[in-house]
Amino acid sequence: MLRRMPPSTSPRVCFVIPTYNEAANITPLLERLTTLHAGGDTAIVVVDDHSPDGTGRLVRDFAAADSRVHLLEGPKRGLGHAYVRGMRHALDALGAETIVQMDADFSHDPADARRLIDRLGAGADVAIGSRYVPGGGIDHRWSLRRRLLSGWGNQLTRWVTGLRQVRDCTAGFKAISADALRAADIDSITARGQAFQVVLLHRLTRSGARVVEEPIFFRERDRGRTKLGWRDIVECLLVIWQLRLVDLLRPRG
Ligand SMILES: Nc1nc2c(ncn2[C@@H]2O[C@H](COP(=O)(O)OP(=O)(O)OP(=O)(O)O)[C@@H](O)[C@H]2O)c(=O)[nH]1
Ligand SMILES: [Mg+2]
Repeated sequence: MLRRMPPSTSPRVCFVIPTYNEAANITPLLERLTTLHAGGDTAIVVVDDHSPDGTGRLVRDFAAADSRVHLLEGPKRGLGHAYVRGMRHALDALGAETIVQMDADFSHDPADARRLIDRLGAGADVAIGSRYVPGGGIDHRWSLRRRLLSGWGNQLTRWVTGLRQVRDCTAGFKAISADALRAADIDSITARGQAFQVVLLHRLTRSGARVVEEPIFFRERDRGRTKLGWRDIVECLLVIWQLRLVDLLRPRG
């Protein structure tokens, strides 16, 4: 039974969750998040690109009974675009202090969000839920191909972009302070797929954000299908060299 919560004008924490065909996951995820973060100072923005499987309708039903949940719908223009829309909404329309980005497929454990948020309370501007720091890990069900792609992809990204201090540059689970996110000028990010994560991290770092990593265990999704494809990989390869160029051309003060 869902409880109707009083509307909160300015949430302290806003979760931004992009979805495409996550009908099997979204209701359990919203139930879990609203239970774990039971206060009225939390908002959840789901950005759905008119998923054909009816994800949007499920979110609308949930939001009708819980005013902390918001649905943004739009045309399918990729993960990056969905994140920009959701984060903009969290910053401007809701006035959130902390934005937590996460996947809808339970690869990111909703319970881990608390540790990320607490790191911001302890002085960080960005807390990454990291698979590649001691204590972090990846589900044994991940195929060798996914492991190699992610592991080598991260090493290459760190080496090419100069983000050497970060172990998990492609992570999609982060808590970010509103001030740091504003300084990152997200509206001008054009990366469509998973490359968005690398560009966002690069922007945050270059605008002076203090970035920390918190170990998380990344679960393989049990329900629904991955949207990660070859396009994402090719875009990531192009984007990391673009970022290198941006740094080379940047005037040094
Ligand atoms: N709105 C929107 N959400 C998307 C789009 N592509 C992916 N997503 C969502 O973004 C999140 C991450 O996508 P996944 O397919 O899980 O990608 P991944 O986590 O790298 O891959 P897996 O390990 O296979 O799950 C999920 O919540 C997806 O539903 C998109 O084009 N638009
Ligand atoms: Mg996933």
